[in-house]
Amino acid sequence: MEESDKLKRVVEARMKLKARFEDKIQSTPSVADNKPLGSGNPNRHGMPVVPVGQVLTKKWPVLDLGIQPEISLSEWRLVLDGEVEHPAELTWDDFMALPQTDDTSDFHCVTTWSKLDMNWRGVRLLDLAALVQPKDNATHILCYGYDDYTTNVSLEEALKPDVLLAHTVEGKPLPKEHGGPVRMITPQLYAWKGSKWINRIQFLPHNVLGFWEERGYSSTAYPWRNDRYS
Ligand SMILES: Nc1nc2c(c(=O)[nH]1)N[C@H]1C(S)=C(S)[C@@H](COP(=O)(O)O)O[C@H]1N2
Ligand SMILES: [Mo]
Repeated sequence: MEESDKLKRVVEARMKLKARFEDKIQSTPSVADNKPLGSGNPNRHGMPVVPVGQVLTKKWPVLDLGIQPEISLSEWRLVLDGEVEHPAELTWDDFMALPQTDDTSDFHCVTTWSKLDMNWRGVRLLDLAALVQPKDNATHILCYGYDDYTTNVSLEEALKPDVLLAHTVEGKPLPKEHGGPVRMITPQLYAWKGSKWINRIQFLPHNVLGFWEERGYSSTAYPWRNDRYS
């Protein structure tokens, strides 16, 4: 396919996805709740900057399953499959050739620490979805890490503009212990929804539980509803 045709297809698909999910996104709790639980001034999406039960930290703790996989850029792959029109397997160069987004957002860990104003660079999940085009029946994604971690996210959360597959933090390559070369971030959900060392995003016609969700963590993970466990 011609490069310009491909870009046109992606832009069209992005607009179509936006139209299809915009109402759902606008009615998610982190945008629409009128009695959110938390304290402080409104953040970027209108919620109290500190969600209920969270404590601010300047440090950046590391949480993992005891494995920190080492993946070189030449062996790194991102598989996009499941309920999509155009399944894909991206190399590092393919990934870096996609539109790049810079964003500042907050990070809320379910273990009660929050780190504010983190500066990220990466590819929007929305742009990855536009590339592969979720079928009409797709409702969720299941993300897989190179450490065999999994976590589920609904599409109305995953397609928010601040959900990135990030390769750079504070202007530097994402360190391995924080999920480098690439991790997902979900600033409007608890941070376990963002897989470190991400290597597969599977689009699904229904909700499927991930590693922590199978062990009693919430499927939805809304910080301003104290939605930690199910
Ligand atoms: N692949 C993978 N992703 C993961 C985890 C993990 O163990 N493996 N832990 C999750 C949890 S519980 C949190 S709070 C954040 C922590 O990210 P950090 O270690 O960069 O602070 O990553 C999430 N993503
Ligand atoms: Mo966590």
